[in-house]
Amino acid sequence: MTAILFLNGPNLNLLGTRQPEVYGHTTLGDIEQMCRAHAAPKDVRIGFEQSNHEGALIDAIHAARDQYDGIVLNAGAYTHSSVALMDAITSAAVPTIELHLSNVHAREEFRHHSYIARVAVGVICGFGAHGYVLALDAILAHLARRG
Ligand code: CA2
Repeated sequence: MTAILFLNGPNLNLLGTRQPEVYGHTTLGDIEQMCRAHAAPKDVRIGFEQSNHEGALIDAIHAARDQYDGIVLNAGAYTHSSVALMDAITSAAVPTIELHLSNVHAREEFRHHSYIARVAVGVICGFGAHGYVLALDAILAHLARRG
């Protein structure tokens, strides 16, 4: 069975509780349920994790090598700063999609650059919580194309 890890970075545990004008009212728990509901009929196993710590995210990416076929990564602000996360994705060699709730390109200049995008299969941003479902379909299509 295909297995996909959704990995969420710093502050995303606060989703639905603050800044709803930017990030919406949906909680990370709601998003996890959406992903599980979308995956169930496709016979796909889902892992869903969140950490505020860069090292924990790196450990999760390393561990994904033996447990998952693909990763959907919303690395939060680490997207724009973390060479270490980029290196972890390269070394784990698990196909990874970069995901953001907001359209980072319509926001501050510092959010326009991503270290993750260099090593990602592709990037999805700006579709709010629905982006997680889009990313699941995108990573499954990518894995199917690869065979
Ligand atoms: O749009 C996204 O998904 C981001 O990854 C969210 C990050 C931000 O640093 C990235 O540039 C884009 C921030 C996550 C903060 O999440 C919060 C949620 C609710 C309240 C406060 C922060």
